[in-house]
Formats: sequence, C-alpha cells, structure tokens
Amino acid sequence: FFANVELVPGDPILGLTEAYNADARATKVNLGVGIYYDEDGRIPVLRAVQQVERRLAEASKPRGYLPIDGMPDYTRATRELLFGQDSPLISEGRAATTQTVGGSGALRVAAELLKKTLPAARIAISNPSWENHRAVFGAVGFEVVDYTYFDAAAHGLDFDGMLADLRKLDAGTVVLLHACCHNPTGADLSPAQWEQVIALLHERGLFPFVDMAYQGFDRGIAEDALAIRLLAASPIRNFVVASSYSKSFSLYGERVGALTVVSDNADESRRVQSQVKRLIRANYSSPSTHGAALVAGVLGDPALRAEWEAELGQMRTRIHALRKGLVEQLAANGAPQYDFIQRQAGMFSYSGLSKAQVERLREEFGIYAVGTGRICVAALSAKNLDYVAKAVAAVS
Ligand code: PLP
Ligand code: TYF
Repeated sequence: FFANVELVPGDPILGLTEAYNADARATKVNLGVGIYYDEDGRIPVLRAVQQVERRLAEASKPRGYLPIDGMPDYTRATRELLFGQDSPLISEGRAATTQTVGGSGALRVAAELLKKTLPAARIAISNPSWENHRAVFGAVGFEVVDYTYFDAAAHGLDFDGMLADLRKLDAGTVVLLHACCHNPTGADLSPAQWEQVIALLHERGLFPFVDMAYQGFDRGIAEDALAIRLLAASPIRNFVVASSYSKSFSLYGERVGALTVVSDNADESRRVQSQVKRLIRANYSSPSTHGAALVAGVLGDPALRAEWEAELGQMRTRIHALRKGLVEQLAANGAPQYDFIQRQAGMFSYSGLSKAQVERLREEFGIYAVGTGRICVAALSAKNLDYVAKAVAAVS
C-alpha cells in the first residue's frame, strides 16, 4: 500500500536541532530553534509551575476527560490575559476561548473554522512568517498569499509596504498578524502603527487573525497584547486569536495553547463555539489535563501569578540584556553594523547573515542558525556570547 509514498523533507528548524545534537564540538551553540534557555543552557522550569506541580502530585486527582473545549479555569484565565480582566468584550459574552494543543493546535482549529465559515476567503501572511503558518492554512485548503513586512536593507519593518499590500487585498481576506515578537524577524509594529493597521482592516473589511506565541517576552503582558486590546476596542466585530503558553510558561512539551474567537454578540458566540467543538470532537475529542492544570493553577492563585509575572519579567529582561551584550561584543570585535539587533523584539533576530555565512558559522564554529539568517537570541548566555560574537564578526 505504501510502496509509492514519497519522502517528505523534515522541518528545517527542527532538523537543525538534530544536526546540533549530533555535533561533537564542546563549543557548539544552537541558535536555531525558538526556545528560551537559561544561563546554564537549560529550558527553565518556572518556580510557580513547580509549586503547582507539587500540589497536583499531592492531590493525585482522578483523570476524567476535560470538556471538548478545555478546562474552564484555564480558558477563563486565558481570556483575561488576552483582553484584560475588565474587558467589555468578555462581559458581553463575545469572546469564546478554547483550550488547544499548543498555539499550533489553535491555528489549525481556527483555520478549519474559517475555511468552513468563509470558504472563498484567502489568507495573507507576512513575508516572511513562521513557516508553519503557510503549512497549516495550506493543509485545510486556504490559498495563502503574503504581504510585504520586512525591509532587509533597513533590518526593520517595511510599514509602508505592509499598508500598501493590505490595501490591495479583497474584502473578506483573512490577515494573519503576529501580536508581538515577530517570528522570524523580531520586527514589530509600534502602537501608532497598530492603530493604523486596525483602521485599515476595518475600512477594507479584512478579517484579523492574531497569533500571539510570545506574550510577555518583549515589554509585558498587557503591552504585548496591545494589538488584541486595540482590536477589542475597535469597531471590528469578528476576529480570532491563537495564543500559546509554550514560551511564557516554559511548557513547550505540555502543548498549552488557546483559540479565542470574537463574535458580534453572545448568541453568535454560542453558535460559533458549537462549531469549534464539533471540529475538535472529530479530531482529538478533548485536550489533555496536565499542562492546563499547571497554567490554571498559577493564574488562579494571586501569589503564584505574581511569582510567574516576576519570572516572565526576568526572562524578558535577560533577553534585552543578551541583545545589548551581543551588539556590544560584535562592535568590540569589529562588527558595529549589527546595532539593529537591539531594536528587534522577542526571541528572534533576522541577523542579515547570508546562507553562506550561516553555513560557515555551522561548519567552522559549530554555531547553528536558520538558513534565512534567523537567530534565537534567547539561546545566548554569558558563557557563549563572546564566542558567538567573535564567530559572527569573523564571517562578516
Ligand atoms: N506561532 C508562532 C508565531 C510561533 O513562533 C510558534 C512557535 O512555537 C507557534 C505559533 C506555536 O506555538 P506552540 O509551540 O505552542 O504550538
Ligand atoms: O520558530 C521556532 O523555532 C519555534 C519552534 O515546526 C518550532 O516556533 C519551529 C518549527 C516547528 C515547530 C516549532
């Protein structure tokens, strides 16, 4: 039956980690995959999470099924984290949140929902974007187009290009926007630019789809959700948000994400949510318990929540310091042209390194970056910063 099945090439980013793991050099550095590592090169287990984990182990509760759309404490807390506790959109019953299998699962469920409700629509993603965006929307039959986003020469956002391309889209087109910490470029919109984009989306009848995988990694929980909060306050009545706790709780493998669909009113929201539940029932039936219990346990306990916010703040501050340190070390090694890295936000930087330079970094130095020149700043540490800076300067 499978004799003629073709071999599909692996994910290039995840493949880098395999190559990194197989590299015997002690000085090797993995700047490929988007994971936050601590000073010791480990994925942190947050203290707030550890405490909930202990409580859960002690209580050893029965493992019944969760509701199809997930743990109510988790979805409620998620909604409040996205929109703010006092959001009218929540009290009006317009926002329905579903626990999903990571942010990726939210993207997929939303893609299926939108394909069903807007069958003729196309989706526009930024150029470049996280490669999985194209894959997920393509998989459910969407035609994926892109809009200008990055100015490679200026190492930043091409805002005029973005506006011009969004203006050209047909009404009803779904527009995928990264809320913050743009993957892969690190180039984000300013508050004033968000206002302009949202006004344009409204004026042109475009459908906003916000992906937020890094809430709290740039400036703060509320600050990084600005695009979502501006949308909530705008005249736009329908949009969706795919969000993820993989990074903000350092719970990558627990697959903790959420889909939030905003409807015009509570009745519409109930109908839409019934569709979301049908999609999930026919897919994985219901989500898993543990990761959601960890997040809900932290967010539902004021002391643990404060501790988590502090730990998230430390991760954010450390990323800023690593950006600054990298820029300084690069300049000290004769490569001052990388100062833009400090202006970029989140885990990633489009470094401007060419494919050939990325190859040299891997072959000569055991430093793994994505072929596009994307580096994960959150994988740097005081231990490898100087080594990375010297190597990047050497190939520049
Ligand atoms: N969206 C973006 C922009 C991402 O970078 C990621 C990365 O992990 C995701 C979604 C998926 O998140 P998750 O790992 O929770 O599925
Ligand atoms: O962009 C990244 O590195 C993260 C992790 O198929 C990731 O978002 C990368 C590729 C992939 C799944 C997750």
